[in-house]
Amino acid sequence: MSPAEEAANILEQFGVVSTGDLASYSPIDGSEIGRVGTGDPALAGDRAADAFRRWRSVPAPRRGELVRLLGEELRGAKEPLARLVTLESGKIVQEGLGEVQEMIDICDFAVGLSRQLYGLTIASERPNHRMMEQWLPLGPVLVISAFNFPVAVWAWNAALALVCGNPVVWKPSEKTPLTAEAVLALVRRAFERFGDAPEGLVQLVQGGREVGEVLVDDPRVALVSATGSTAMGRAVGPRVAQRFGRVLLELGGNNAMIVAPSADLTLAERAILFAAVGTAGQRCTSLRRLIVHEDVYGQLVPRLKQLYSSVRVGDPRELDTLVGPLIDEDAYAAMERALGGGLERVDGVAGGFYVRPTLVEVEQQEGRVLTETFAPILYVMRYRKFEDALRLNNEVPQGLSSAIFTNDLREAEQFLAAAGSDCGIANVNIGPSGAEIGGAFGGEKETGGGRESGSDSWKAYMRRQTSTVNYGKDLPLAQGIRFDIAP
Ligand code: UN1
Repeated sequence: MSPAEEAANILEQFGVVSTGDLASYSPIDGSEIGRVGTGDPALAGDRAADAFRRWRSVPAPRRGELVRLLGEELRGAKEPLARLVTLESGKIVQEGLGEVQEMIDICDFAVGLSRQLYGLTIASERPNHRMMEQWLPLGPVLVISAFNFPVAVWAWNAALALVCGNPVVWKPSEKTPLTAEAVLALVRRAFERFGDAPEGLVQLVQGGREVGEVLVDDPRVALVSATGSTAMGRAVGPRVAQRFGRVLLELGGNNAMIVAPSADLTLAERAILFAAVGTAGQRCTSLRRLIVHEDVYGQLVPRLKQLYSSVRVGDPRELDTLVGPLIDEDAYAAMERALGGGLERVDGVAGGFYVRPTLVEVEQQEGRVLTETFAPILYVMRYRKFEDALRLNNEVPQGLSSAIFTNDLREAEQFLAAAGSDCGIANVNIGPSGAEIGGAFGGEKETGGGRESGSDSWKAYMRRQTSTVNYGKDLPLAQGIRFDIAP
């Protein structure tokens, strides 16, 4: 079946009517697979502000119930939604399923969290006083998501935002509007079962940059959580800061892996393959730089070249395909530029941009190696001293993810220590991509500094309030200050 026919069937299952001015094209064959209408961002701001006034006072465990129902809807629709992810983003079937599983996982996490939005009690220095900290709903959250995780990254944000008491406005990538519509259909079903969720609690606003900008500048939007390129973050961050809004940025990565002499090379090989060629190199956590010790270089690198040549590139719907198409022609052109020309298209499905993942051996870490090209290019370099490997790991502008393969405890711990990897994610004996939702996700430097998903990332979606309560009959001042009118 053609991607267009398949997409039409799936959209029908979700009750999504394909109409409007924004077309979606499948990277599988470049064909148009559906249309959506562009939204009205100012109206979305009004509706979100109204919804916030009601939702913030709903008890958090009850808010969790809505997310629980959404998780159930996602479980029931896992296969068709994953299929639509494959059709619209070009990721292989296994990765499409993984993406929807990631949504289900974060819903489960958020449901538990809805009963655990704990604050602290703090010892007061004054007699008969109690200090405490509580976490209160923040306000509408704008989620700007990218094509490469068209639904999971929205879910990381939305599931937490909802249990934290905040409405969600979603501006998905223009390249993946249909998966967003399908998710919204599931949200509506969850709403119906929930009963009394305020209108406008979860809204989808389709369109390009201009649509996003209206909401970025809307003072009622309390948090802008944006995933995408560093250039996008540079545009969004200062605009939100200008109005003292909150931003959570998850931008580019240029993730490295160090392979030490003691590494289990069989494991390393598999990890490298998944991280560097998986999702056709279009994850923000994709492995882009491989730093190999000179003693194992001669063994590992030829083996990788062999694996690279046997990886099956093609239609992502075929089960033995490991590498699907690039998202579009621009991505292909960017890869070709990074390689200095001469990139050949691989036969996949006519109309799609299929490429063979490429390994490039370099002597120095400079020029194009310092930039993130969203394509399956892996730069390979060698090192002699461990300090040099660490330096190479850190000497790029980005700071998302990193990994080391070593069986030397000292090296592993040094990699994780204060003078070790400077990234938000640092792994030992697993690759840099494919994180679980339970940990906080995000990175430093040009990656933007935000943290989403697990651990205590939820705190970014709430307003912290410090309260001191005096239950005594005196009014002692802090720091022992005396402030009395003389008798
Ligand atoms: C992204 O590419 O924006 O860790 C997110 C991973 C996935 C999420 C990637 N769980 O690779």
